[in-house]
Parts: sequence; C-alpha cells; structure tokens
Amino acid sequence: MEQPVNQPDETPQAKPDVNPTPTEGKLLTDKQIKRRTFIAFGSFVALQATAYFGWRKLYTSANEVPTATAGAHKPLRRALNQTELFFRRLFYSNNHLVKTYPKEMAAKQVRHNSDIGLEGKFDPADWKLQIQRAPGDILTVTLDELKALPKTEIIFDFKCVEGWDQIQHWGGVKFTDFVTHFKLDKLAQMEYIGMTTPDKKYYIGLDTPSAMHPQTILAYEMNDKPLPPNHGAPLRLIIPVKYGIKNLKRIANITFSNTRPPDYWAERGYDYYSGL
Ligand SMILES: Nc1nc2c(c(=O)[nH]1)N[C@H]1C(S)=C(S)[C@@H](COP(=O)(O)O)O[C@H]1N2
Ligand SMILES: [Mo]
Repeated sequence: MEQPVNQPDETPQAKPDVNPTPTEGKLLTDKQIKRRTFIAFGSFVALQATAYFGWRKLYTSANEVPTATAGAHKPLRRALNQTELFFRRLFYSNNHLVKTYPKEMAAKQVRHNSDIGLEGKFDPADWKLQIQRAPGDILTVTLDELKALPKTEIIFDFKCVEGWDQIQHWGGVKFTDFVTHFKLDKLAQMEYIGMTTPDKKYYIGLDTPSAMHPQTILAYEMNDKPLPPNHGAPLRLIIPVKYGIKNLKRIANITFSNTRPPDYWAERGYDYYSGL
C-alpha cells in the first residue's frame, strides 16, 4: 500500500512550552483566570445593584394624586407631563377643531353610560349652577339665564375610553360665551377648571384651554330636545376634545384654580388630561 508522500509518519506531539508567556498567547495562568472571573462577576453584581437601586428610587419616589399621570412615579411622571405639554402646544397651535358631521348622521338612540353622581334624589326645579368666584363668593346662574344666551350646536363623534364612539348632536351655551357673559374672564386665566355633580360624587378637572376650546359647550339639549335625566339634565358638559369621562353630566359647581382640581377617573388611574 502506498502512502501519500506528505503524510507524516506519526502525529506530532505538542511541544512542551519551554518558556510560557501567557500574556502573549492564549494560555492563562490559574491566577489570571481567577482575577478575570472576579472582575466579570464584580461587574455583574454592580450592574444588578444599579438596576435594583434605580428601581427602588423610582418606586419609592413620591406619588401625589391626582395628577395627569397618577399612578406613575415622580421621574416618569415628569417625563409624561413634558410629553403632554408638547402635544398640548402642538394641538392648540394648529387651532385644531374636532371633526363635525351633518345632523342626519347623529344617532337617534343615544348611547348611555355610567351614572355616578346621578343616583340620588334630584329635583331639577331646585337646580342652579354655582360658580365660585372667590372663597365665599358664589355666582348663581339659572337654566333660563343660560338659555337666553346664543345657542351653539355640535354634531361630533363622542368617544368613551371604554372603546365605543357614536355621532351625537348636542346643543347649549358655548363655554367661552358663558365666561364672557358672566364676566369670568379673569378667572378663566387660571390654569384649571373643576366641575362637580350636586352630590359631589362625580367630579372632573380640566385644563382651562380645553374648556375654552370653541367646541366646548354647557349643553342643555340633545337631538333638539331638553336633556333627558340619564344624559345629565338639566346641564352637562360637552367637551369634544376630551374622552367621555370628562363630559360631566348634571353640573352643579364650577371652580377655577391654578392647581389641578380632583378628578374622579384620574384618581382611579386614568390620564388626567384625557385629551383626544
Ligand atoms: N355625572 C356623571 N357624568 C358622567 C359620567 C358619570 O358616571 N357620571 N360618566 C362619563 C362617561 S365615562 C361617559 S362615556 C359619558 C357618557 O354620557 P352618556 O351617558 O350621555 O352617554 O358621561 C360621562 N359623564
Ligand atoms: Mo366613558
């Protein structure tokens, strides 16, 4: 049998390393291996510690409610508030109007949602709108006074955070007309507006620019008829730039402030701003 010429007769033995210099080659001494393992493990521990204490700091940071970002801890909330501000500026700088529809498209069977603050006994004859101008200074407005102001109507797609929407037709007094007529302009320079039901069981806070949006109305009509009780008679808020949760039914009190008024759903984890 012939053998290939270049086939070595025997497998070469690994030559003993006469003078091992492991820093140049691949071989490491035990000592070096230990040191490297130690460094790698140390870095791992340090990373874990950073992650843990970072999380602790976030988790234990103060979390005041109610805010737009209730539920988020302080550093995150700051970021969220910045984002909100950014979109608000963009939104208003474009003079954004919510899309409106022809009257025929408005639902005849208007959807009805939750009734918090509407459950107790209520006599519409006793109803008056109360506006707090200053501590102890309450302006009282009747439904007839509101009806005497120019009527504004809107047909738009009402959106609930629960996932439904419907084209609806509402009529009432534009909030800015109400502010002008009752000389509330100074108060409307404050940042927030709060509204509650007569029993104060449902309450909302609004950023004033959204309340002063040209499509926001204090509504007393639905489909050209007086508001039915379950839709908020005698007066409800219709604020198309917000989700349904901010469209308070049966308004009794209005306040102005530079701090965020309490908000029922923000206290339960929903976005305070709840804009569309
Ligand atoms: N007083 C009061 N207003 C309220 C509510 C409520 O429970 N109580 N629910 C809000 C929500 S979540 C929605 S979607 C709308 C629903 O209005 P509607 O019942 O006229 O459809 O009202 C809003 N205003
Ligand atoms: Mo809703």
